[in-house]
Amino acid sequence: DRPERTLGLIKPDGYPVHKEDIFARIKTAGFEVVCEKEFTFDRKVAETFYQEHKERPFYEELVTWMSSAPISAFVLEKVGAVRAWRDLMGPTNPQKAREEAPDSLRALFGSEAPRNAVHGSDSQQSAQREITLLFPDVSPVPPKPTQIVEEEA
Ligand code: YYY
Ligand code: MG
Repeated sequence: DRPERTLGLIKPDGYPVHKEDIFARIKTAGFEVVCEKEFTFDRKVAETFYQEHKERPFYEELVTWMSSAPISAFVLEKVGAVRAWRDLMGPTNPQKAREEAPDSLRALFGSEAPRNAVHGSDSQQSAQREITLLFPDVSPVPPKPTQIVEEEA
């Protein structure tokens, strides 16, 4: 299986206090951290990032909160990265996470939605859109393996 890339965020409730613990879990789980940056969402960029939710009742609070303080954004690479990072995060609702996945990041570091400590892309398509939005200079997919060409003696 070929590796894939996904986008992760440590949200304002997790950053910077839980950054070290979260990255320790990322390393233990075998992800390569392709790049990482601290930044604060411009409100318009946060609106674009969460565009799929714009009709939902929690959208305004989510976008306002996400653009209220510095966060960490990073690109993770691994075989099955999208699914593996969502598994490490746990369910969206931290209370449900504490019941169903007590060792997950949202169980450990989240409080109550939208304050669930971390974000992860929900599909390879979302990952490509989100990586391109936040890291325009980074390839949203892993580079092709280097071809080994046998030269004639
Ligand atoms: O992908 P994921 O973050 O697990 O959940 P989404 O359904 O995409 O929602 C995005 C974000 O919105 C979620 O992480 C918290 C917040 N939210 C909320 O505050 N209340 C809800 N009922 C659902 C989501
Ligand atoms: Mg989502």
